[in-house]
Amino acid sequence: MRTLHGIHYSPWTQRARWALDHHQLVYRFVPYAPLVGEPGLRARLRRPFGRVSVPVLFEEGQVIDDSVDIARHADAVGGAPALFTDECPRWVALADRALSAGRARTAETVLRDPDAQRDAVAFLAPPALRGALRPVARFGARHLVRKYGAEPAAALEDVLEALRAGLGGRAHLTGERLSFGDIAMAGALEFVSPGAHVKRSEAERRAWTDARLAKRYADLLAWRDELIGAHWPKR
Ligand SMILES: N[C@@H](CCC(=O)N[C@@H](CS)C(=O)NCC(=O)O)C(=O)O
Repeated sequence: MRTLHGIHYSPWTQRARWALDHHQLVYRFVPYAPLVGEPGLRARLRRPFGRVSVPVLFEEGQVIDDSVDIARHADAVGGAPALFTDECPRWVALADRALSAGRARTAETVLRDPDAQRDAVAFLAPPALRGALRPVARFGARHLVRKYGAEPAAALEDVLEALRAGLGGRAHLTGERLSFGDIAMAGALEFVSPGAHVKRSEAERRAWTDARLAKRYADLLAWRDELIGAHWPKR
């Protein structure tokens, strides 16, 4: 049985799921709880030290612990048209810069927003106790930036400019059909204004949104929404 461990709202997890679903590969999704889920994941990975992150795919003795590797694996074993084209690595590298800058900005926003802190610990406690656990949310936000580092904030805008130029008004970045470049960039746009395809609370949505960029790159958000409408797998 294939199992994918991940955070349902995370763009890194979303892109791995999108690739698996594109190829109609069946898997069980195991939600990963940041911080508290780490010891269990380490045990399953038999990796007591070093960095662990999600998504992680377990499949018949194989462990694939990176979203891009999971998508490449899906291309290798799946029957649908391949998602990777020669141009994809460039777009994925750009999307990764945008994700890094976006994660750092969202973490900073969470540090300033008590409601977002409450929602960030929703998986740990019932509503009445979430206020008391806000320090855990703040620790989690700082921990993420320390763990993964942060691209400069301007990187997100640079990448959006590259995406706009790369698309040139077309539906896809490479060729005539969906590629992993499109999927990776749709993930980056989650840090501009998250799409309706992923459930988030109002405060979380606020923390993920950059109002200035959302206004400036409304065309790219419309592109992302069309892409989701046409290709996001119905689960
Ligand atoms: N290179 C990895 C990076 C994945 C990544 O950054 N995962 C983060 C998403 S926020 C994560 O696991 N966060 C939870 C944690 O580190 O505990 C990939 O693309 O799969």
